[in-house]
Amino acid sequence: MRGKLIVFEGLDRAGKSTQCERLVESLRSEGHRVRHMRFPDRSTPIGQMINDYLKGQSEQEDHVIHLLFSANRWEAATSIRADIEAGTTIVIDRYYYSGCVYSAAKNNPILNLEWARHPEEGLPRPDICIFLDISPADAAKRGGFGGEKYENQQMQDRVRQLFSQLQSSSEKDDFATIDAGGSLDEVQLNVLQVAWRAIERVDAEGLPLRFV
Ligand code: ADP
Ligand code: FDM
Ligand code: MG
Repeated sequence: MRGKLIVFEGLDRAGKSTQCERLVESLRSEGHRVRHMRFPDRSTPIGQMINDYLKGQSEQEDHVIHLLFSANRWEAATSIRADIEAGTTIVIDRYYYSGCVYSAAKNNPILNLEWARHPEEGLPRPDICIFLDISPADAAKRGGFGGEKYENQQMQDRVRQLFSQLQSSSEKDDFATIDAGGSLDEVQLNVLQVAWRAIERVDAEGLPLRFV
């Protein structure tokens, strides 16, 4: 059986990194082979350019940074596909949905959601994208903004709008939305149910890996 591609998305402080780790642990303890990834992957040369940009240590034109985020996924795409075909499940903290909405949230006159999606076409497509939904007010209770580029109220509000636009687009069936406002354990239980359902569906129906 092939591995599955499971992605977490959501606003800053929605709980993505925490729940991603918990899901990886649960799946491993059930005997699944699991690779845990995150985007941006700051460890590669392209990822280091992205890191410098997010930390305010370099400037990049809007399209250029957008394409670097995309290139950072493309440099991993072949190995994602190979692992899935070899039976390893991949759980990723942010993927091309973040790529589209954060860039489009800048209100650049050219770089809208449609433009933003083009460089992502052909990437391995998630079997499920778990969207951890939190209101900006509840996210704020989990601590203030850090120092990175997009951590401000205006961006977060726009990103939330654009995520909800994606979730009513042709991609809507890829999303499972979970209320991220509950306790860590409550959210985890819902995440596990969604992940199991997605895994069972792929196996029961013999669904092949698809591409964006
Ligand atoms: P993200 O990766 O989406 O930015 P994190 O997983 O890093 O979010 O969580 C952000 C902060 O909120 C962390 O301090 C984490 O411990 C806390 N947190 C995460 N999920 C919950 C939750 N369900 N309830 C309360 N606090 C949470
Ligand atoms: N981000 C993330 C993008 O703008 N484009 C992308 O393709 C991806 C994957 O980078 F503000 C943004 C989203 C967030 C920042 O956040 C990285 P974390 O804290 O490393 O998840
Ligand atoms: Mg995180």
